[in-house]
Amino acid sequence: MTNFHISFGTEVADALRDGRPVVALESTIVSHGLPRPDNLLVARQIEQAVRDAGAVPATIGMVAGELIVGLDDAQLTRLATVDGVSKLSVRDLAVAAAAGADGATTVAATSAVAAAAGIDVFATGGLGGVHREAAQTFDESADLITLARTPIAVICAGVKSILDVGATLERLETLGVSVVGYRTRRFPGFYLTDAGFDLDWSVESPEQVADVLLARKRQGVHHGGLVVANPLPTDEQLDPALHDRTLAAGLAMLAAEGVTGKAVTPFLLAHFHSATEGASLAVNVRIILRNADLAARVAVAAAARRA
Ligand code: PSU
Ligand code: MN
Repeated sequence: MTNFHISFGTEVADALRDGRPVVALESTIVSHGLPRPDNLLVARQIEQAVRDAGAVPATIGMVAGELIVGLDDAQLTRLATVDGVSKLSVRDLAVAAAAGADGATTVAATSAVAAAAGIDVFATGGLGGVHREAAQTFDESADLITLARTPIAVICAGVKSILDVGATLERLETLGVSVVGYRTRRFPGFYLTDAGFDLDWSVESPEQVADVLLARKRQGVHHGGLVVANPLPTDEQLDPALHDRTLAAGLAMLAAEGVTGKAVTPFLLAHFHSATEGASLAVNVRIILRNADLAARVAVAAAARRA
């Protein structure tokens, strides 16, 4: 596992030392995935959802080149409001640290840092994955390869429907990343309850996820992530017809404006938020809050099994 020079928030450091439940949270959704000013409010709500379910939130990010696990409110505010916060995947962490940069960590970078910090549960919205057109562009999120290497449970609503969901599931299989549905055998598509693909496994409770984590330890699995796919209830998803229209327009704009690389995901998310007049934002927030709650319950159950 990678060794990072990490500064811990005091509450997170205390909780880890005492073996109390901690949930890692990413900062890219705050800096690049949600529009201002909602992003800061939502970032605080996510932390509160973790607390309400009995765990300590550890939002991860970089401030002035310092990698922080458990950003305080001033640091969170800075990453949510200052211009020029970089989007940091794993490969960017050292370069950004040396540059003294402010940066928001993606699922990949957050997973790697969290695991190095001794945190085994992480809540986010949706994973990155294989982009449409990847056969030509080779655009596959580093989230996938990082999860192949990193022992962490990621609670998410599957992968965004802006991606090639089927190809992403195939890559997760190849990379040896475990995928279980939470109370479902259908893989969710972030905004959509069901992205159209079956899953081999499902779990019914936070305790069952903790059982999987314990079984992995007993089998000596020290690499490789566990994706817990937690779908929105159908009555809370984005209207599928609105979703399909918005996605088609967004993909056409990508091509017309020549947007590529790491700008693709923030561009499409921003397009959804404006084109649906906030409907996708409301859905996005519900997804994250539900995942934060479930992740905290998993962390509580996992801590009980350690005790
Ligand atoms: N899911 C969201 N909002 C986001 C992201 C995912 O609902 O902002 C971010 C995550 O940080 C994820 C990143 O790691 O997008 C993937 O970006 P890319 O496709 O460039 O790897
Ligand atoms: Mn990419």
